[in-house]
Amino acid sequence: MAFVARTAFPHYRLPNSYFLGHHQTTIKALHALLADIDIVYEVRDSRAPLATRNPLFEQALGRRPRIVLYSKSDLSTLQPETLAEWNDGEAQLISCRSTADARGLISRAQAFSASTPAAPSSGTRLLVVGMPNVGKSTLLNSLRRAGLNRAKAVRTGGTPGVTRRVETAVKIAADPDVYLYDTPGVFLPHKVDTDTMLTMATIGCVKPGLVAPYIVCDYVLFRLNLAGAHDMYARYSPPTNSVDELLEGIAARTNKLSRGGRPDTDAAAIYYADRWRQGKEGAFCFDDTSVAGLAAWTARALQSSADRWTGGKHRGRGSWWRG
Ligand SMILES: Nc1nc2c(ncn2[C@@H]2O[C@H](COP(=O)(O)OP(=O)(O)OP(=O)(O)O)[C@@H](O)[C@H]2O)c(=O)[nH]1
Ligand SMILES: [Mg+2]
Repeated sequence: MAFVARTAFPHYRLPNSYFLGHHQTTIKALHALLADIDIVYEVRDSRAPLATRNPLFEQALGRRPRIVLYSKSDLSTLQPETLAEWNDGEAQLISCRSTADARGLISRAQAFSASTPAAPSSGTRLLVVGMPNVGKSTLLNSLRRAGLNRAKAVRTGGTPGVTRRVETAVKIAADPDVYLYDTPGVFLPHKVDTDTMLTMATIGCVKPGLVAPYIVCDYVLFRLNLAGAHDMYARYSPPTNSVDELLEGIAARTNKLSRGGRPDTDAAAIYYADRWRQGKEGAFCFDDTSVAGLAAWTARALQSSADRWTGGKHRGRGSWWRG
């Protein structure tokens, strides 16, 4: 009989926020920096291009020229044509590790100083912002490598919260000079729905363990099945709706056995969730990126905005989010 994917995800108790003290501090620091900035690069993860939008940046960064960079293009099925269809401002799909992509961004920043009569003599100043772990610091290092052939300037890592404060500007190109400020990732300031939290946990925007690896694995399985992408876990298990069956397959395949030789499904869950966070299980996109999906996301963001300002009583639309 043909495999039929489940259409409902089980109810698990999940945290619904991850807005930390240093996220708030970063937003204040961005306000203070703004006068010094020529172009803002907002980085979003192309595996979840809607979930990793943070309306806080709209509020904090006002009308500064902004380019949205959808990172980790090598790990996502998001296509440039989709971005064109969205028609939602200047946007580009990139790999933050790619020197070729970095070269393109440098040329664009240098063209900005050439085309702006009022460009400051101290060079063009860029600011990179985005949700935690989307690739901001990796991008800075690639830009510096592409522009100046220099080694890594800032620390990067596979978990959120590696960058803890707004750094001083780092030079990334010369003649004309370009400088870039790296900043800590900032999470959404309001409660998020279950799907968003599960997606954030899967791609690594919240700390590992905030959502149990078992739940992350069940969510990945649910989403892969809905997308008809069983082949992405075929080396571990035949098509299944049971996360336990999948984890047993992973334990067997990766030789994770507990005492007595039984499959160690806890170890398998940590392994598989970790592999997804790092993008090692293949390219996938977790958001509905159709134009209707974008509209639905926008409606939800406005609703969260109203909830934030009215405590859920919907007395009006808050002004902190402008779509
Ligand atoms: N495959 C792939 N991996 C990437 C890309 N960009 C970043 N990474 C990896 O993603 C992880 C997070 O990268 P960082 O540059 O530290 O992310 P960040 O946005 O600075 O994170 P915070 O400082 O914690 O907010 C690292 O393991 C990077 O190697 C990309 O475009 N493709
Ligand atoms: Mg960083």
